[in-house]
Amino acid sequence: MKLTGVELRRISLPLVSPFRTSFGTETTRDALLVRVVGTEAEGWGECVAMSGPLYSSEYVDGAIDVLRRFFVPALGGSVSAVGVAPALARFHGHRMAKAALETAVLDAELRAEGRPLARELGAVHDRVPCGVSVGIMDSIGELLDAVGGYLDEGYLRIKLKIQPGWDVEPVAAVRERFGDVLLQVDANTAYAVSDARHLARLDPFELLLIEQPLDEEDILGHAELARLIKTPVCLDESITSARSAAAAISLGACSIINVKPGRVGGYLESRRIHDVCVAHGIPVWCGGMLETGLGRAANVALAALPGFTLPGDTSASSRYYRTDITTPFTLDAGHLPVPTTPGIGVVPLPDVLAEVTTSTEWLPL
Ligand code: OSB
Ligand code: MG
Repeated sequence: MKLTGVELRRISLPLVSPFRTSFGTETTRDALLVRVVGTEAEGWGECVAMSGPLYSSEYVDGAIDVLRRFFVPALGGSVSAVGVAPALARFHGHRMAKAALETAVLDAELRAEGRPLARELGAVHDRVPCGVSVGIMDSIGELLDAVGGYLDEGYLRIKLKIQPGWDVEPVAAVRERFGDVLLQVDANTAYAVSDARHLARLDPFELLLIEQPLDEEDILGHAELARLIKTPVCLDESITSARSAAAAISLGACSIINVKPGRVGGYLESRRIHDVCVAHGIPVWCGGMLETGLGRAANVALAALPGFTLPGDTSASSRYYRTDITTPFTLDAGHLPVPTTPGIGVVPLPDVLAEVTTSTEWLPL
């Protein structure tokens, strides 16, 4: 398709409650939306970079800069979705920025052709089971209230953020109060291999997995830890491509993988990771980055692929935002519906979008 230009739009959306992890506390989602305008259709992509380089090296201002100065000019006026990654391949890193641009082009292309993203990716389900990621709290009581509320809403799996000083105690408390609910933890790199004996104290709680206990580069450390604890090790931050997924699996660094399309450069690479994992018998699940309805729609499509056998961090709009920028995703018996209309299947609501926009920039092609 011929592209006439790309719009970069910054939005600021307050979260319904602060979200605390081992790398910081988010109170608002400052996100970047990418809109590509083509001759036959336009398309949207949400960049999952956060405002600071705390989860990964990427951050919103950096994504805007690299898109404006390098990625959009390199696209040229005519491109297909499968051509975006090759056109940007000589630029290192910045996968979240690449993913946002590729998703927008893919959305425009699929809309023009009347094809839904889920079908394009190979989805086999029309709804997906949903979990919820629960931040670090000031007290166990506060945590139990939050978890109880989410279970009442129907979430099928609970993920607790952990860090040294907030790990065994919250897990034990949730197990004691809520019995055999599907439960997992996410450390966002907060531990070292030398913490193996401490982390083995989580073994009796029969967690589904422990996500990214060690530094993102410490693949061999994860392999060693996986031999020392019973809880299955899942990688998030370390998995940046299908190649890194294959290496981590071969080295025994993980037995489960969290796929986040932004982290790996887009939905096409996410599907390749899915395929690698299915070939190795490694379960995958769809992670989240506090997306708005735009990113959520595409994540839900991905989560409907056959290898996504664990509930994802694909929560309802209300878990994040009082007012989402799309028609809200609502939970139905613990599931979200997979969009069925062309492209990612949703568009921003103009009034809400205008209200949360903090700046826009038009890049002609
Ligand atoms: O590590 O999975 C993570 C949110 C922001 C950055 C990193 C992570 C998360 C979450 C929330 O855990 C997932 C979600 O509900 O979007
Ligand atoms: Mg994680």
